[in-house]
Amino acid sequence: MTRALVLIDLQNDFLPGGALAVPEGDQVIAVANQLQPHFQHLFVTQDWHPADHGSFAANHPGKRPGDRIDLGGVPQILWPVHCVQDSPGASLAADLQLPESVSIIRKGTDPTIDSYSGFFDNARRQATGLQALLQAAGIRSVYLLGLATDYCVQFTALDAVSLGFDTYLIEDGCRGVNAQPTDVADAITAMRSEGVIITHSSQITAAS
Ligand code: VGL
Ligand code: ZN
Repeated sequence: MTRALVLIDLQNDFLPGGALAVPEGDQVIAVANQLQPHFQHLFVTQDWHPADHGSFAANHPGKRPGDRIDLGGVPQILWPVHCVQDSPGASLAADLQLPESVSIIRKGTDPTIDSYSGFFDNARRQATGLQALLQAAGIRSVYLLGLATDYCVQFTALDAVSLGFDTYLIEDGCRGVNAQPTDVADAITAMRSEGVIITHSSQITAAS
């Protein structure tokens, strides 16, 4: 069984002090570092928006973060400006240890559509290349962690299951936005009901 660790959006803007800070987001970095020696294959996603991205409230006069719009026919929650290409906020967390040759998959680059999933944009029109990279490496099982549980982690996990990967969510390696207090719990429930296996980093470090 060939498996891969996939780290989702461990970027400065999602850490405390960042533009779209996820509460306790910094606490998952140590989990990501501890797990890497247990995997032969590592993939890292990066939210990577142009400054004119349609998910930014600032690009819609009169709109504020949290407002909902229709963006090219797709429902869109508006966010603060975050993860702008080549900005410090888009950089991977400084404390994240990565090997020299890591596969980085950038998403959200099309200004006309958001991409929560690491596999496809929110309309599933364009692939990011992650599926092809995993398949080329012979990966059957993906182990996911990162930010944010209720957005990019959830959408990536649901796509991974739908593409036929055995999909594991490392729950203690994730934190969520929780705009509504049950959003993270609801996301976990939705993932589990679609076949995502909810696991804990200690189960991985103990087993191998
Ligand atoms: C994310 C909102 C907007 C995430 C990215 O990484 O979960 N959330 N862009
Ligand atoms: Zn984004």
